[in-house]
Amino acid sequence: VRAATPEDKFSFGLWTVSWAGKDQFGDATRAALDPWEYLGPVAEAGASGITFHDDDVVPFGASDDERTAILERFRAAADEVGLTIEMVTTNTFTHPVFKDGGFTANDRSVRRFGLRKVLRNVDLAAELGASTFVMWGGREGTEYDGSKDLNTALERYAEGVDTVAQYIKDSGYDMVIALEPKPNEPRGDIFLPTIGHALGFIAKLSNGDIVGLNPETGHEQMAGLNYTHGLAQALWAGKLFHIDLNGQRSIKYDQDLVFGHGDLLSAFFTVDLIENGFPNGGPRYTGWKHFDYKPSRTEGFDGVWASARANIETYLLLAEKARAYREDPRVQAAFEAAGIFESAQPTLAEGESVADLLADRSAFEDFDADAAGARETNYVILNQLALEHLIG
Ligand code: GLT
Ligand code: MN
Ligand code: MN
Ligand code: MN
Repeated sequence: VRAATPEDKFSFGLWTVSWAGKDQFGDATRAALDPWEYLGPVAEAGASGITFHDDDVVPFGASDDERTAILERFRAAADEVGLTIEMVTTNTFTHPVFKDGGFTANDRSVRRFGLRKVLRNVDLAAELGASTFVMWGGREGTEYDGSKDLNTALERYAEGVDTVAQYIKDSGYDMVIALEPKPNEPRGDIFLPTIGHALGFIAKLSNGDIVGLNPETGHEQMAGLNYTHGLAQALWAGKLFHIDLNGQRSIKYDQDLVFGHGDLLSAFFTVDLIENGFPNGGPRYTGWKHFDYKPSRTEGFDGVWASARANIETYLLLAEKARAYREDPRVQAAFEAAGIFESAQPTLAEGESVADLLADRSAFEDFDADAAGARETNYVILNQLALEHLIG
């Protein structure tokens, strides 16, 4: 597979490669290095971007002087290896103060503290030149349905996001917010559990014009949903601002596997959409291809770097295969036979009114529904061609 280039716009969350393997049941299996020590190998793996939470780099509660010194060192190290800080996000989930959420905690003083932590991080993101500000509200949710007024919780969530968006606008920052849905874990039920919920939420915001989505492969799959369909709807809504690529095998805890190490056929169609767009044209995703995975805790540091490379290699392999798939004349013929191009034709003719439709006997009275019910779609042939390109 070819080498990655900056034009590929591959990036990693610092928290991915720096995860030391501590989980619910076991201690860390790897050492924790200083944040800047990860940057060289991340660049070598083929990334041109890096992202982080405030607390990934600066310990929670550090003094202002410490914070400045650490951030300067981190920024210099990123510059040195040519990594762009393309996105910054805020940790409103680790410290016990956020045990009931940051923006939706019942306790108002916690919400005010959470908002301040996020706003401070927006300033940092702008200073570092990040174009996207991700918000994953992992602790915004409940274990017990009665523990929150679900209506006011959503009101507070919207208030929080709108306040941050207003601050971005007032400060003149060239930055958008990307909400990251997840159905559960660490909370029993997280607010904005899926792409669809988040799109509905954004539509209610006052500053929704600069708020979009950062959908993660595994998070949609944890809800039993189709990631590629979710990306498509976010694109259609003009809201696909960022993506978190990884792997997940069915509905279970958040695995954060290497991209493609979960549902491979689904990963193929995700890459096909990103690289080749919709068959009939339409909105395209041109942003960063951000990997949010966890190197399995069975691995040492060799395994960390092998898994980082595996994300990029898998993506590039799938991109090659998706290109060959679309260029294959048999596939184009199968698209035609499957009616993919016909779907671009509006159902009503140009200028046709509902009255015209009602008067069209061929559309109903004389329509042979039984014959249409017996038509071939050729979808299986098409899917087998995709599989042939994928593993052939
Ligand atoms: C956390 C979460 C990820 C989010 C990160 C952004 S943090 O690791 O599991 O899916 O993208 O806050
Ligand atoms: Mn995840
Ligand atoms: Mn995660
Ligand atoms: Mn994520």
